[in-house]
Amino acid sequence: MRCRTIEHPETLKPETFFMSDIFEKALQAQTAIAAEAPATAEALEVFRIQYLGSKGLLKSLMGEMANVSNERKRDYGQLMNTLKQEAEAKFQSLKVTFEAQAQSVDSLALDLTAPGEPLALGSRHPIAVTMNRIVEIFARMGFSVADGPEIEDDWHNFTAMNTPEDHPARDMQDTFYVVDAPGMLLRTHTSPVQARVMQRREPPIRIIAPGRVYRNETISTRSHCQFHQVEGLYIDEGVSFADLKQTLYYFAKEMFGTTKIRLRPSFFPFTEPSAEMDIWLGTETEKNSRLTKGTGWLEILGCGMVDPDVLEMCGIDSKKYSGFAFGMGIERQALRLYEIGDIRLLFENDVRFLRQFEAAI
Ligand code: 2NL
Repeated sequence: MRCRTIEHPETLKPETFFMSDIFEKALQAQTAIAAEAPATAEALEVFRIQYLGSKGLLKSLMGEMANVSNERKRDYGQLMNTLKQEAEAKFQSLKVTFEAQAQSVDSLALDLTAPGEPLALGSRHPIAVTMNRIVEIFARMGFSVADGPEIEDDWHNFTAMNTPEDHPARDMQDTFYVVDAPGMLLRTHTSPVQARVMQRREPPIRIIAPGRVYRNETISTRSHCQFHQVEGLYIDEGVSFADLKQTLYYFAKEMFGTTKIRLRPSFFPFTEPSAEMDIWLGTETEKNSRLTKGTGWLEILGCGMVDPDVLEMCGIDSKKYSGFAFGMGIERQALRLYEIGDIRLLFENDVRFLRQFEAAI
């Protein structure tokens, strides 16, 4: 409530003269409070001290009560009350606003200037890197990737590969059979993948079959009961041993940077003739001498011309078509490439080991 009654000066006693001054001061204070707009918690505190504090303007205006005439004390008291309420109301509402703002920033606990969390990138397993390198080289020669089941039947894994019933590889001691499914086993090589492609497709067939295989081996630093293979197969009219040799020569050159290979006669039930390919490392360094057991030659893969019986069993006319095949283990190459001393490290999935290959792609 505002008091606008200003009496004429001539009719006023000296103290009433003062009195209108006091009212005027109070009204000015009211206008000033209404105009105040503290924008921060700090500015609000200044506002509180200035108007509501123990040495503030309202306190000193209250102190003027003694100078107000008795008949106007009531009006002045009411004016003071209004002023105090207005100042308090402004202070309380801004206090609530600023407290809520401070809390919302705190509760987010968000530092917008902090640098971002680094994104942890995964990396390829050394087996995958080695396998991909091999696959890429054959892909450049027109081979495409084929895959198939890891749980196979005994026909695709052994019978179609010309492996006789009494062959030691078929023994329970050497191969993991599925107990509840007679005739089912964990594939011992990726050849059944190729057998399935031959059954499905007419030549020309030019495929590469990378994948995991299983054999019941005693686990040591050099061998494991699971490992990886890449096998290749090329079947068309007039494919010869010369084609096999040239294909493997190109592979050795691209993979190992060597220009010297040799093919030694060997035996596999599924190829005839069969051979083993070695690459020349020499014996000049101590490492190469150790790797080649002093001979300079390192065995890389087995190969041969696909046995006509294998072609026939898989539905391919062996009078019209011929082909070559080869197979190699990946682990030994990966161990050599990355100088890893124990094959078991490749299967333990210990991130402290795997992180060492983060730079590899
Ligand atoms: C080795 C030797 C070899 C094959 C695998 C093959 C596949 C078909 C037909 C004939 Cl479908 N052969 N594969 C041929 C010769 C050798 O692997 O030492 N592997 C680790």
